[in-house]
Amino acid sequence: MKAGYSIFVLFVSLALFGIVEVCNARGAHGFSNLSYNYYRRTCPRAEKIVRGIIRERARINPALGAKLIRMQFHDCFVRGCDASVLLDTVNGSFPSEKKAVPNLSLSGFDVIDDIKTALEKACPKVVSCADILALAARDAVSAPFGRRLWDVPLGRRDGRISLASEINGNIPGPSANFSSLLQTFNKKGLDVNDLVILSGAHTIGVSHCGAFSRRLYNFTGKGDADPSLDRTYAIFLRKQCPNPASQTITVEMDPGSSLKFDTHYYDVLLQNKGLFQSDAALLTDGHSRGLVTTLRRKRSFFPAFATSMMKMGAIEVLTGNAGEIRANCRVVNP
Ligand code: HEM
Ligand SMILES: *[C@@H]1O[C@H](CO)[C@@H](O)[C@H](O)[C@H]1NC(C)=O
Ligand SMILES: *[C@@H]1O[C@H](CO)[C@@H](O)[C@H](O)[C@H]1NC(C)=O
Ligand SMILES: *[C@@H]1O[C@H](CO)[C@@H](O)[C@H](O)[C@H]1NC(C)=O
Ligand SMILES: *[C@@H]1O[C@H](CO)[C@@H](O)[C@H](O)[C@H]1NC(C)=O
Ligand SMILES: CC(=O)N[C@H]1CO[C@H](CO)[C@@H](O)[C@@H]1O
Repeated sequence: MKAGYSIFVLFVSLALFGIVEVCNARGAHGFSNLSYNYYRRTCPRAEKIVRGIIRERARINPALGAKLIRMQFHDCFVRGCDASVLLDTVNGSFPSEKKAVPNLSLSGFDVIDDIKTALEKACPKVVSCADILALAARDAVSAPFGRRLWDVPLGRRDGRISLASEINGNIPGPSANFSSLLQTFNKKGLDVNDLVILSGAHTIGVSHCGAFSRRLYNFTGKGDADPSLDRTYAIFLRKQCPNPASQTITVEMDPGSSLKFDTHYYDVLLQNKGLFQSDAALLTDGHSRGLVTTLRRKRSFFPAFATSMMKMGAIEVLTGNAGEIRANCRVVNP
């Protein structure tokens, strides 16, 4: 009797274990071939090392989360999440992604270098730059929360090509309308929900005047501002951007709350104070506008953002034997 019971328990345990394993695999493999604990055997301290460096750097620079999550977005939308955005130009005839105009203000490359240096010391040529960027962005945005805002399955490998010419058509511009935004996201396997949810990242960070000043000055050729922009806010922005083409002045995208990752972006948007035409465009479609209203609720936004970030982090990833593990995130291996 006793033996039978034990076997029964053992059987049930195994069955449960099997179900849990399958669920784990599904969770991680839902979008791609990435997996949790990818470096468990080859570099067990990898995630801890990234987290430690990011914690320190984020304490000194609370704007780091904005820098790194935008860098990951630019990485994933051009050639997939393959760290192509990190490569320096080798041949001036073929400038790398970093050199393209929308890169303007991409920064945080030095932080990625620091992490790579530490990881090369701990486990040489094991952890990809693409995985480092995905972890670093997550940890930097999560830093003020004391918990991880989204999961980052791992196993991305690094690409060997980076071309500024490929930014166009892949990274949407700030004056893009709704249909062209949606098209850009659809091309990456993301849908309208992802578009509205990921745009919520504009709740942190800043923009240079040049990205939106056309909305402030002579928008329709009659010396006016974009009529879809709140009038008082347009006056406020003109004061901040007296020189419309300024490459140096920056403006908070979520006024008064640009260091705080929250749902304020959607409140501001509904007050017609979205900074870019691409933000305002999210109100021009019925379904999208409805989502904006829903996402004002924290309980809706945070889990949705986590899911969309996991989708973004899995775009066209290189896995298995594809690509390589760079020794230096700025240059391909010899
Ligand atoms: C939907 C299409 C998008 C457009 C048109 C767009 C456009 C822009 C532009 C023009 C800037 C200002 C750059 C500058 O002048 O310094 C910016 C900043 C930023 N974007 Fe986006 N973006 C989009 C989507 C995203 C996504 C998907 C994310 C991340 C998930 C993101 C995160 C950020 C962040 C955090 C900043 C602030 C960066 C900083 O403070 O340095 N954006 N975006
Ligand atoms: C996973 O990897 C296999 C073999 O490397 C490949 O055939 C398959 O397309 C990949 N699946 C996804 C979703 O990337
Ligand atoms: C850059 O590429 C062009 C075109 O392939 C080639 O003619 C040139 O020699 C290259 N320059 C360097 C420095 O490699
Ligand atoms: C949206 O922008 C695209 C590209 O600039 C343009 O071809 C299209 O006509 C615009 N659509 C609308 C509805 O304005
Ligand atoms: C505004 O735009 C119109 C039409 O493009 C142009 O004729 C006019 O000179 C512009 N005004 C200013 C102040 O730039
Ligand atoms: C970080 C970086 O490489 N920024 C470059 C962005 O592109 C401009 C030219 O459009 C360069 O001057 C910057 O150096």
